[in-house]
Amino acid sequence: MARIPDRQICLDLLGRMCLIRRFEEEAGRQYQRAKAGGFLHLAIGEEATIVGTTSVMRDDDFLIGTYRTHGHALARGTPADEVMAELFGKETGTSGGRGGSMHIFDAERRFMGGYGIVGGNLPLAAGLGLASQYKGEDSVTVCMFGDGASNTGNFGETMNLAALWELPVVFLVENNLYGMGTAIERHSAVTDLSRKAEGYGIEGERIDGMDVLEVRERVGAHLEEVREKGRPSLVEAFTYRYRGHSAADPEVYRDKSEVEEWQQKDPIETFIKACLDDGVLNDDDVESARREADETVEAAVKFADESPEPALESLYEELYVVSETMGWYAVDERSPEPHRGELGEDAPDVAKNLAESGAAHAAEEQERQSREGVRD
Ligand SMILES: Cc1ncc(C[n+]2csc(CCOP(=O)(O)OP(=O)(O)O)c2C)c(N)n1
Ligand SMILES: [Mg+2]
Repeated sequence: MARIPDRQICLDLLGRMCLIRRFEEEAGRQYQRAKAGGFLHLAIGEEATIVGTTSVMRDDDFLIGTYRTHGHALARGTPADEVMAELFGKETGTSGGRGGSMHIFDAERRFMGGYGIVGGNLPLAAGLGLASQYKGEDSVTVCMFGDGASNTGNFGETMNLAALWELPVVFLVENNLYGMGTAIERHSAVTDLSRKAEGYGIEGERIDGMDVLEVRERVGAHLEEVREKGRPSLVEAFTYRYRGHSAADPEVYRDKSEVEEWQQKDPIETFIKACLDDGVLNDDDVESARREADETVEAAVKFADESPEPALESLYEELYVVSETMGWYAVDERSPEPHRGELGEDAPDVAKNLAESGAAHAAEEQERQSREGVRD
């Protein structure tokens, strides 16, 4: 672990990581209660990568992420009330309730979303970098994406262009070892993802994404270098998600023992231990960080619950529509087919069955955890 920073910084890092953890646990619960709709991807276990990174960004830097970004917005300072309200599909949410979990957005804090297309945020990050370069500003864009996304065409095309045009972007792979249920050894020919930088003539570095101080130190160095030299770089943060890919993932692709092994390296617990051992924080500090996170999340649920639904007549406002078609499509992540979803009763049986078995699995899991007294 890198050198422990001063007390105020430690309190800040701990507070943000605790908030994300509590928020995500509660988001999972609210999803099971059908208060939060659509899809839900939790980043429990990945808090150090998120918070370490945002803690060294400037206010005028840009952050762009994927569909697993409740924590990224929270770490950037978006109020928990607004993130929770977005999950609930409420008017007071970050995207007016139109986006849901995968499309959190906060332009004021330069958190530029929130995208459901794997690898889709990479070219947008290059665009943000190009805008900064064009305007002569020295803000840097941090683009966070998964190990799976590093195999997409978007990755190669964006990295090439960013390197060629010397765009100020730190590309940060959150390598949690899986793309949905596919382990990295089965989806990527090169498993040391930092080496993918070599093909584009830029610097790549692998870091411990479970260690908030290492992330802070190394991403901080990359930000400084990119800001100064105006060339992109690639950071691979080695991390792990403790929950399934999305809320209804039966996790048949990994052993419980693997999850337990990574839980031994819990980013919050290891940071707390380091701070207590050092003496920079004490037990009261830790207790109050946890209590504050509990209170903030409790208030966020209340806020989201009591917020109004968007007005029905505003349904088609602020949408980008390429045709006259007034309908919507849903894609079930557990089956490859796109489902026409204008009316519930039109949904194919297969989608319905999958959704129902997914919900049943989630409920069983919750029951198991409360039976076994797991504090999630
Ligand atoms: C272009 C595209 N292909 C497939 C999907 C379906 N999909 C959603 S998440 C995901 C896995 C991506 O894994 P990774 O990039 O490692 O991110 P993680 O979920 O682990 O954070 C896939 C294949 C998608 N959303 N977009
Ligand atoms: Mg992944």
